Amino acid sequence: MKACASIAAFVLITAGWYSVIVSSRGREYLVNLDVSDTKDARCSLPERSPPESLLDSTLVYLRDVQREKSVLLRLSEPRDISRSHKYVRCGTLETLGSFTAHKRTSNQRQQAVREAARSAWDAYEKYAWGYDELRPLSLDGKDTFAAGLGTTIVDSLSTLYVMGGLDGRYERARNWVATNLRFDRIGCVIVFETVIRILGGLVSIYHLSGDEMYIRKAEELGARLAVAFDTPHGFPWPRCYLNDTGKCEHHVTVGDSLYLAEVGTIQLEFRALAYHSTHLSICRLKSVVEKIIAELQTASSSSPRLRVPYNVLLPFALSHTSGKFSTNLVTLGAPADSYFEYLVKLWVQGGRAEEHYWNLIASIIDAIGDVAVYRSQAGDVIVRDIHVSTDGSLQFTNKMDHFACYIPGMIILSLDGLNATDTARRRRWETLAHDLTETCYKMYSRSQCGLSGEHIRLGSDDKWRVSGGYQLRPEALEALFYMYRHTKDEKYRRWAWEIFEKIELHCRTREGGYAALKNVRSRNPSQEDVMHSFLIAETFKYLFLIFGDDDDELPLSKWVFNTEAHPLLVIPGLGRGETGCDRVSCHRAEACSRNSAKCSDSSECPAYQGGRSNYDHKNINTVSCASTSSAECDNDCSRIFEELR
Ligand code: DMJ
Repeated sequence: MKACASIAAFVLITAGWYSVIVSSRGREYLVNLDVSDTKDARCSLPERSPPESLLDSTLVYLRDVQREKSVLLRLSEPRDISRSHKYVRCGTLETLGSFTAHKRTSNQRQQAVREAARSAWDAYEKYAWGYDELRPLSLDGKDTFAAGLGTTIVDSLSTLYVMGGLDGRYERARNWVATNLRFDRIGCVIVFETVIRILGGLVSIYHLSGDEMYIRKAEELGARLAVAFDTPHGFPWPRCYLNDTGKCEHHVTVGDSLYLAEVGTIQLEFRALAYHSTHLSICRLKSVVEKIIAELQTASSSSPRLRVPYNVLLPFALSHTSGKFSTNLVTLGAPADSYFEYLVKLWVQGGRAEEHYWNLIASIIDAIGDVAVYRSQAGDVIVRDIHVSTDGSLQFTNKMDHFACYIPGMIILSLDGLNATDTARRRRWETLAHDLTETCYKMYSRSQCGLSGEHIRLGSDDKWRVSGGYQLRPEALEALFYMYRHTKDEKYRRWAWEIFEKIELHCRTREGGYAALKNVRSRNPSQEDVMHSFLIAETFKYLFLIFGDDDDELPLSKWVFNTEAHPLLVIPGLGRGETGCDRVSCHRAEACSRNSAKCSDSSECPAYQGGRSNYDHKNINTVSCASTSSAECDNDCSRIFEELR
């Protein structure tokens, strides 16, 4: 069994008494908490106080009532919890992060972005409420993914919250989730999209708001998605039914192929969920999704390989049946993109402790600089596709996707892992991030309408050709966001503003929705009848944050954005392998040894939640006790230790 973590306290909040709301197990309690001594915090238990067991080794969200601030704290190592004392000793406090939404801003550019998000949301709410996405020209809704998922609602939650709630719109979205989001009725979904948009959206809004309803919904979704991992090589099925059939399928058109992005872009979300959950089936998913990263490295040995050290650039597709790579094409764009992005984000998420992730991404950045980058005679810098022959020789296609504009952000996040003395490498990486950001900006500034298409190609004459329309995508703005945060160079904000103005000009419809563009090679491009949910989730969020005055607004030291721009807390415990089940088992181990393994009541048996959990429908093993009787609780206690051993 894992040792109970001893927690180093690092506190963002100032010392003193706080009136806080402790959310625990679906209920909220007002507690006074003294955080002056983070190693030995004191709580007073006012009248409507939680039972003492709620203050056990658990993760609680403390919302500072006076200061309207949410702080996710961890209370651990409880001692002397007893009502006979005026104050109880709550244990050690660890601040994971906090967020305060600013309801108003005098910043005009932020105000304009907020207005755009409000308009897009209102059009969705008026014409497409409950559907996945708005059709901004037909003025109706479409279930792009699955009926009942309400993707735009869930995907927008974190943006609405970060923008201050937009006068009741966040509450309406929250109510929809609380009342209507039921996974037992939902048919076939794309696992990757559901993880990044829905699961990521739910865990993120829990981290931002501390509202437990979201983490319970996320747990249910996570438990239903667990069927996807019932596969020989651990690579998830691409499509599964969320309802009780628990059926999974291959993609409709590509046989048993799996894409690199869809197997390598689910880790942040499941890890965060496992940290909060005490359900074994969910806690286990943490190592299941982490193992995929290791499996991918093994699988690469079976495909035509790039020479060491470049073999970290994995091909974009593999066979679900054999678990081996099924193509020799390497691309940093779709459908491989966010696998690379998640390697560094995993390192950040776990408190920058899991070095194997950083080592991988560092080799990848070097390999991109060495073999994937192409510099044209005119000075354009792109990342190109690489075809690897069986004899190891390489051929290139000078094509770059707009998708690949996540790369500058990935590089900026990786810089923190470099040694102070590694100045040459730092300079190389920074230059690469800058050059690619400039290319991403040029994808907009060089197109006739000022917005980017899906890809650019450089012909043998090095001339730049654009294809595809503008799909309201965020990646270039994401690059500008990271570059601005890193350099504070106003140029990046100017570029972002130019792009925003063009979105307003060409994409905004008369009714206030936003439409994608069919092509970008015209000053007056025609609109397409789709408003992707990532417009509000990502494009408007990155724009809003770029123009923010407050450096502490979602600092990159404390938050990591998933690939759908949902901010998740950096959780050092994850780097130490911790899950919610470990916390429960630690507490139970303490309780059992203190009381000669007699879990005589529910306060000594924190996993006990009043009977079987909701997730038994698919025989998913949970840690719930079935009965309060001492003997059964005792057995359960030992069983849990065994399972976690
Ligand atoms: C989003 O859903 C995510 O950013 C994903 O990683 C890639 N595609 C879209 C945005 O372009």
